[in-house]
Amino acid sequence: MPSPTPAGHRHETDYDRRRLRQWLTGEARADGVTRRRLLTLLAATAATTAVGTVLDGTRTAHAAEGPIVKPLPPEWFIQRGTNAETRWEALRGTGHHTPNDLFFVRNHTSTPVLSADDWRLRLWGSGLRGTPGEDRPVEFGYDDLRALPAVTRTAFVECAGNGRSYYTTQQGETVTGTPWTTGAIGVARWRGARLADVLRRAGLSRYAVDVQPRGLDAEYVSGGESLGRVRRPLPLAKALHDVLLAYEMNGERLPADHGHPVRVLVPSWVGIASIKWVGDIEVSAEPLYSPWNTTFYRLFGPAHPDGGSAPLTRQATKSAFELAAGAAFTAGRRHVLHGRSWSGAGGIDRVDVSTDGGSNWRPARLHDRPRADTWTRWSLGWQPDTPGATDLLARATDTAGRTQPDLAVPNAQGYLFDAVVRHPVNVV
Ligand SMILES: Nc1nc2c(c(=O)[nH]1)N[C@H]1C(S)=C(S)[C@@H](COP(=O)(O)O)O[C@H]1N2
Ligand SMILES: [Mo]
Repeated sequence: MPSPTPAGHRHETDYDRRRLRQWLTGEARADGVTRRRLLTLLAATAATTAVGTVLDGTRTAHAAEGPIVKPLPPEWFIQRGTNAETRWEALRGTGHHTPNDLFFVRNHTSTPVLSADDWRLRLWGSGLRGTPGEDRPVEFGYDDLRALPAVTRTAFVECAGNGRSYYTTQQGETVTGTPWTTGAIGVARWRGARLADVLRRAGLSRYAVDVQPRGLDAEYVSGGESLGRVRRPLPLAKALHDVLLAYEMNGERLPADHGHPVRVLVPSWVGIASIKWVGDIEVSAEPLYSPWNTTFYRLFGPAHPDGGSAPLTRQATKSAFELAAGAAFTAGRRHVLHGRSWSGAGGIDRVDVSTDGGSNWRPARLHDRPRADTWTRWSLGWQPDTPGATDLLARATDTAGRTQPDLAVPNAQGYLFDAVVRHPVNVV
């Protein structure tokens, strides 16, 4: 794994300072380190004003200084506004699961730093038995959630806009939104309680149809108007099927940027469904709407129904090489190309790779068995003989029979790009 540069070091200092502040609020454990030692470290950081507010007894959210808390070394991430995209070349050699430090971050606003001790999950709404409404919610604390049967599940979280920039660079389309390449995805081992167990304990009525988790991050302002807190309805069938209220990621406490203390994890669906920093869940006997299943996360444009497609659910099929754009390969030597493919509709059955811009294709060797909700790693030997520029292409077929097309059907907001990506490299 690449090591952070001097620029990354600055982030690490900020990170360290925030970690120490978390320790002060009782959110970090410091086994084998004395309180005096930690207070000395804390005094050595410049964050005296922030520390002051903590010592005042405020144990609720303190805003991080930037939108993202963890360090973002430039070898690992491309910063895109409030978001950070993982560089694919940094995934080389990382194993099936994406390390938490390398996992992409998609924030509508900023990561709130929350304390598990104060956290409550409120369930309310017309879809609960005997709870007239928001005034009589059912509440769960962090320990209540941890006392429920725990489930561990490997799943990707991928932004619906992952690959969006290729609508423009490969297809000449104008689309709105963050111009991700293919790094708005990560795979983790999530551990948590089943949303189904929580809903049943809250007294799910047989009339319930939708549940709507809502984040504790700041209200999202778009075009000068507040759309409220990030929230998106989920049909009850999916909520009861495989959704988790996750409190661990790859065996660690959920990191702040990924939803600490608890996030929703909706396997195979668009990333927006996996609400971070969940604070309440409306359970409704009527279908629910929010900007995140009306204005956003539907397909608009000439190829789609007037008024847009149905709200997006499953992710598309995609592939990526564990390489930087423009990576160099020595002619006359044998190289091994590595990559990963995934789908929201099932596992990956087959991956074909072209090293000559799409004329000839060879099947890649798959390193993971086809499994829904996660990617399959693959490799292929390559001995280029002629120096010059070429494009590498990878085309996956999933177990549902979907094969990546040459062209993705465009939509105004650039969601669900599924076409084969042309990855430029240089043979030298
Ligand atoms: N509360 C809240 N939840 C959220 C978001 C957010 O901004 N606020 N972003 C969503 C989007 S669009 C994506 S793609 C995923 C990203 O998850 P990650 O940041 O853990 O990678 O979180 C989703 N959950
Ligand atoms: Mo997203």
